Amino acid sequence: AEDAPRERRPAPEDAQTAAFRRDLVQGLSRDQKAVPPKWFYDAEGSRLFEEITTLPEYYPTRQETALLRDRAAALTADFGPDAVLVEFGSGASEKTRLLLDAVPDLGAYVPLDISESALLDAATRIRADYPGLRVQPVLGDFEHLAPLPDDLPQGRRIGFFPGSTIGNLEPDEAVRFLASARRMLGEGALFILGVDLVKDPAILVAAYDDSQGVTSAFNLNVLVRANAELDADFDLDAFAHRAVWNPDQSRMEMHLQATRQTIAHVSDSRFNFMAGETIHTESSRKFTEAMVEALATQAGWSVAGFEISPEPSVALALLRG
Ligand code: AVJ
Repeated sequence: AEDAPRERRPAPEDAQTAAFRRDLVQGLSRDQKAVPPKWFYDAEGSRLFEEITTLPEYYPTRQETALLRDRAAALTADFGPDAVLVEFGSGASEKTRLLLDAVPDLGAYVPLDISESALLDAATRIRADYPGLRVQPVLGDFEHLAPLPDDLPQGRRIGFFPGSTIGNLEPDEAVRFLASARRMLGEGALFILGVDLVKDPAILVAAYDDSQGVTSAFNLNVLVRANAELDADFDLDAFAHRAVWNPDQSRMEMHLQATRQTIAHVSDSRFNFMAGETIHTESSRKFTEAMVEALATQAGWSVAGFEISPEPSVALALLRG
């Protein structure tokens, strides 16, 4: 009897790895090669992002933290008893503390993040520092929002989406996200939305191309991760970090630019990069108050407050459902 042909069967892939593989192969098959920014955030990527937030050039975290501290009382005035705070892309949950400090009778905190390590570490630290608080982490990305667990306290739901992470979404995706968050949070919800504002391009470019090269390492980490997790073979020396201001789309863009012709394999696909060709890895949209107003309104929210920091300016919008 003949043996069936022997296939090399790779270990079954978890759903996240399979989704990363699919997004990367699809993204590199486009005319403008691209990979969605959510794939930056493995454990190392989340660590590098936290390091970015401490850089002198990266003003958004500093400015937003100070603004939150200044305005926490106004932003939380209508939370009411037993409120449930749902944070999208919670990362290290550092800014959250400013809200938790302002609302001692919060019913529950629900952090949602795509990085399991960041999510669980943050939950552990928050539980340690807020012993009476119910903390219910949810692993996932904010493009596929699952309904909230149904045994949460019954107070008002408040969405919290700081850091201008909404700027990573295309305009139509941002509207869809805010609309589905509104459905998820239900009747009477509030939403605290952090956005970075349009400003001098030199300040923007410096924030995304720091002198210590941390943002460069963060950007390149997506290829490091593809090599490690997907068995891809990107030549890391052949790609360089680029940060460019795109005035037509009002966004900072990060790219990985091939410094010479190079080839990479992912799964059964072979990708050729011409010298100078780029992979678009992130867009960070920069807003005006009018842009935030339009975005919120299209998603069914109304803007109840808009707090602006000193320069370099960022803003916190308070939305009502
Ligand atoms: C976490 C998405 C808000 O867009 O500024 C930092 C990520 N990229 N430096 C941003 C990031 C490059 C950051 N967000």
